[in-house]
This record gives sequence, C-alpha cells and structure tokens, in this order.
Amino acid sequence: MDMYQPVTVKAEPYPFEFVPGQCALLIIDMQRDFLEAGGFGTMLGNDVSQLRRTIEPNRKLLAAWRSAGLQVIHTREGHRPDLSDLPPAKKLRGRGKTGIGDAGPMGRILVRGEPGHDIIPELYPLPSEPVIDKPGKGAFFATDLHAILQNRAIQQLIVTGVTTEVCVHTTIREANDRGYDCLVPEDCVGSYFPQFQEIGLHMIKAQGGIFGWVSQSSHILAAIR
Ligand code: TIU
Repeated sequence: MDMYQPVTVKAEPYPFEFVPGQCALLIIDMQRDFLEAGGFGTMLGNDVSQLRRTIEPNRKLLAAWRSAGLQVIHTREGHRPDLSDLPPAKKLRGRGKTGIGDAGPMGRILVRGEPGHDIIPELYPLPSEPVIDKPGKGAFFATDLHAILQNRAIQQLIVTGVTTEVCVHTTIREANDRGYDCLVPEDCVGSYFPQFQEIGLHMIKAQGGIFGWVSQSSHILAAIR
C-alpha cells in the first residue's frame, strides 16, 4: 500500500476517501473500568457485554493498522490523583455513593495511574503510540491532541472505542469543528444502551454526514490490505 495514494472505504452516507499517511486510528477510552466485569461500569449496574463485543473488531483493526505502518492514538478519561482537574460539578453528578476519586473495585475511580483507569490488555498501546489523558468527554478539551495531529499532518480520523453517545460522540463533534473528517466503524464502538448505539450512529451520518461517516471495520481492513 502506498501511504500517500488515497483509498476508498464503503461507508454511509457515501464512500469515505482517505490518504493512509494522513489518517490516524483514534481509540477512545478502552479502559478496564468501563469494559471489565467487576469494574466501575459494572458497579454502576451497566451491561459491559455491550462494550466487550467491540474488543475483537478493535483488536483486528489495530493489528492491521499497525502492520500497515499507520498512526495510532489512544485516549483515557481520568483525573490527576489530587483531583485538581476534576470540576466540582462532575464530582457531584449522579449523587452516587461512590464517585470519581473514591476507592473502586480496581483502584481509585477514573484516577490516572490506577489499574481500572488503564487501557485493557487486548488493545494496550505500544510505546510509540501517543496516549491522550483527558479530563472530559471530548478528546480535544484540555489536551494536546489537536497539536499532535497538526504536527503529524493528520486530517482524517477513524474513531473507535466507548461509549458511542458519550466520549466517542463528543470527540467526533469536537474534531468536526476543528476541520477533521471522521469515519466510525460501527462494530468498533459500543454503548451500554442499545438504543443509544443505534441512534448515535444515525446522528453521525444523517444530513449528508453532518458529523462524519459510518462503516464496518471489514471495509476498512479491505481498503488497507
Ligand atoms: N468514555 C466515556 O464514554 N465515558 C463515559 O463517561 N461514558 C459513559 O457512558 N458514562
């Protein structure tokens, strides 16, 4: 594959064309606390199987993307151990017994450096792959993601991860306003709520692709093979 020859992926609302060398795979928040049974997600009563079905498609896409020599960026949602970057409103939201910074099943909840905050072993970043630690839902807010993408001349993003209507959507909306094109493979994004998964994907591709394109990982694999 020529890194600078455009390739085309079957997608909705119309085919997605990208230059492999100028496109990054951006994997959002595939963290143990969101995905593993016994993590914070389960503790809140969520069905982690809705997210776990994205692991294998992401693993295959990541392996193919890496072997093609293309760029990968990972994100993690979480806060400094002293919680100085945690807005009081976010801390109080939900009025739960246990919240961000408290002791959870896999260490302090959504705190950097804790086991539950880290990325699942199946998709663990290589030392050469930037990991963006973000305090919010969107990966551009209060991070150096935009600078990293600009420095690497990246104009297009394949966005995967969890959860579809929260951190994936917020990141795609932020990317859209900063001039990036986003393609979302639907088997590589997941929500705890099936109805939000379905409507979240519709919202991206509606109105001629108001926020981007939706496809399947198999179509991306075919394009970069
Ligand atoms: N990564 C991400 O989506 N964070 C969330 O808070 N998701 C929920 O669905 N809560």
